[in-house]
Amino acid sequence: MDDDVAKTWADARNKIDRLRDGALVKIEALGKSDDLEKTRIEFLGKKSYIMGLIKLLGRLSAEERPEAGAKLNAIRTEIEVAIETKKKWLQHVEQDQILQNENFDISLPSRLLGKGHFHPVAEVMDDLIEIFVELGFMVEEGPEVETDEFNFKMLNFPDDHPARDMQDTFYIGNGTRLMRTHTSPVQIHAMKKYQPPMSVIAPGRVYRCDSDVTHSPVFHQLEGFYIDKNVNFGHLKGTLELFVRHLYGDGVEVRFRPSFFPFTEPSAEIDISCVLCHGGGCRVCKETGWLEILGAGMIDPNVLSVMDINPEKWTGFAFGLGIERIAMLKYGIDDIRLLYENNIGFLQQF
Ligand code: FA5
Repeated sequence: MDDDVAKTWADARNKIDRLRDGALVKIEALGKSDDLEKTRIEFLGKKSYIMGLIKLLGRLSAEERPEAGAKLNAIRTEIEVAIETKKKWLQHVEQDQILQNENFDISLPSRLLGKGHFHPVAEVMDDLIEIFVELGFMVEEGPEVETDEFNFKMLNFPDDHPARDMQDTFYIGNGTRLMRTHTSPVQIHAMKKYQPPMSVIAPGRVYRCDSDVTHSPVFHQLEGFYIDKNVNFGHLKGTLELFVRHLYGDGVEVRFRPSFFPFTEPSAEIDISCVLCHGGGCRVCKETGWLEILGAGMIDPNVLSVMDINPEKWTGFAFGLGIERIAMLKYGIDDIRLLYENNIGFLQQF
């Protein structure tokens, strides 16, 4: 053993207990994991005083080496354990701080998820179907793409009827097919399928070249018809009045106006007093105080004959109402176009 090594160890013996105490106090006072790593390097890193002494062990005398080895190992273990314990503690504290900074309050009620609901047009359609099904009508559907034969010809429309005009009807391709302009062709489909007596409703989408505050190019109708023995205009009037009262209550007035449809005779248009202005006049009722909601009449004997139903034996009434008009009056909507703009703020009101 050289003298320098003996001197260094003699010097260290007096120092290392204090060094260990200093290290333990420093570790205890640390507040961050980063600083802990720096402290480990300072006391136990390759270039640290303690590791320098451990490297010298091999050069100590055989008498001194065991005591020095045991001492240095004990100090190294003490500092390592202190660092490990502190490390776990700091990880705990730092996780707590992250949670606190996140402002995570588990007692807060969760955010309410918005519930959807039916569109007002679908809502009114369902209400009407329910009313008529309760009255004993069955539901039939027909195609939206029709032929001239079903949409016009078999419904007794003359060849030169203005509804056949390109301005009213959306024709498809070379003009042999068209988008149905009303739900009345379902009368023909049903008469082909069933024998009287029959009471049928046909809800569905229809198409016309039409657009303003009360007219839309795509809208919905509900067709209804009843064929039986001795059906008369009184049955039609009673049925329609009943459904208007059901929908709007007793405060609404119903008016039958003589009209014309090629497939009914006599024909009528039915207006109700405008529920928006209560008859005073507004832009929806075009200042008249009344709004037309449906067309109706007794099924023309010509239509029954074409369908091989004997008009001497069977008679029937039919009506076709506009669903959007009914929805506008029910919910106080003053422009039909609002129903199709998909504005969430508007739709959430219903
Ligand atoms: C018809 O469509 C006949 N098929 C109704 C009918 C059926 C009469 C059975 C007799 C027997 P009209 O064109 O009047 O009739 O339309 C019926 C209803 O649809 C109108 O009263 C109105 O409420 C609604 N309507 C008509 N055009 C539009 C449109 N462009 N936009 C929204 N609603 C409309």
